[in-house]
Amino acid sequence: MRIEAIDLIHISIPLVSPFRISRGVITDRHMLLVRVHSEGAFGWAEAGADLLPLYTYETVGTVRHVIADLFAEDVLRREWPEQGCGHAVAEQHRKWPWHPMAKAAVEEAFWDLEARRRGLPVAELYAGGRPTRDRVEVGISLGIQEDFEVLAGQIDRALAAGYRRVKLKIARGQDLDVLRNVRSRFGDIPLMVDANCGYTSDDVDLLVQLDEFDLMMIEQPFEYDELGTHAALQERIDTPICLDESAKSVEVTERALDMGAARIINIKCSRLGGRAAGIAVHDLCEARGVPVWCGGMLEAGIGRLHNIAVATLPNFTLSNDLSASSRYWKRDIIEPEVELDEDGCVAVPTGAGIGHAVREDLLDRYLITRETLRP
Ligand code: OSB
Ligand code: MG
Repeated sequence: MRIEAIDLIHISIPLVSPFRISRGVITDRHMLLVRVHSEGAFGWAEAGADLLPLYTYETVGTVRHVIADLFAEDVLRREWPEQGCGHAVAEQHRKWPWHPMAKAAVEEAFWDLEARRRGLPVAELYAGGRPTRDRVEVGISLGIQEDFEVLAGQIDRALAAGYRRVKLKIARGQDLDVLRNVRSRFGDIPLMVDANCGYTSDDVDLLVQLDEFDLMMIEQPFEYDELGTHAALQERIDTPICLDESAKSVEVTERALDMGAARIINIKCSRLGGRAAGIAVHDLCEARGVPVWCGGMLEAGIGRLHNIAVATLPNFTLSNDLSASSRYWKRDIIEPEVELDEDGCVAVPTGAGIGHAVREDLLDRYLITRETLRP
């Protein structure tokens, strides 16, 4: 199978409300969509990177550059297997050590292409013969708010909508008081926090105090390369630490578990460099009895559907950051949109590929730039 063309489509969609994490705020989510074409079929992907490098170093600009100027040559030159092309492109990408979000986007497009050509849901390809589920449990991730009443309103609405757990973003100075207020107003709700690397080794004593709030987990308190500091905190608290930014490869995840730096892993295939790597981390954690869940990056519909598909694997036993489209967008780019059911779950599509149509008219409305790469 040959890839005849690659579309790179940069869009920007306004969020329904700004999303603040420890490092900055996101108001309009920029993203690069990737579509590969082969023999009348196509596959869609959404790169995880945003306009600014708030989460990791990658941006829409670096992803575009790396795909257009480095990866495209191999993608457009090689003959690809009709079955297992996702794994084949993951193998090809091993020659480049960095840029996981760029790799993940190209790979994801191949998985969707193969699934569509074979008439299978992409979840079935990700599962590789293992049992899957027909819906996945979801939680909501809420950004930092200056005003507690605004946050309380968001939590009220999330609980009423049926979200299975609430994740709060925290930062230095916006942590203990917020949690005290949330616990006193909302009681025993399933609650966790995410610091997005916002603390340093000087803050360990402060973070030990989080133990009293009965949190499901504390996600990524320290910088991504501070595995030792994570292990030192985990040693002092009962609350499990969950790694997000630090879990950048199968190898590093394994080392982190060996060191006692975490008891839960957030799987984001974009951060890990592809679906194959995400599945490998899932399998590693399953073998070691470490639960995982699927993280999110404010994805639009294409990335969200790929994430829902991967979250069907058996060791995704905790609620996932895979909220309904309406939690992020006035109108998502897929048809139908992703909706929450009465049990706080989202359905796994049964159609071929990612299973929902992409609204090309909306891509035009949200468009920043587009280009098509050919051999
Ligand atoms: O750390 O999980 C994160 C959004 C942007 C960047 C990083 C993160 C997030 C989220 C959003 O928490 C989760 C979602 O997509 O609902
Ligand atoms: Mg996180």
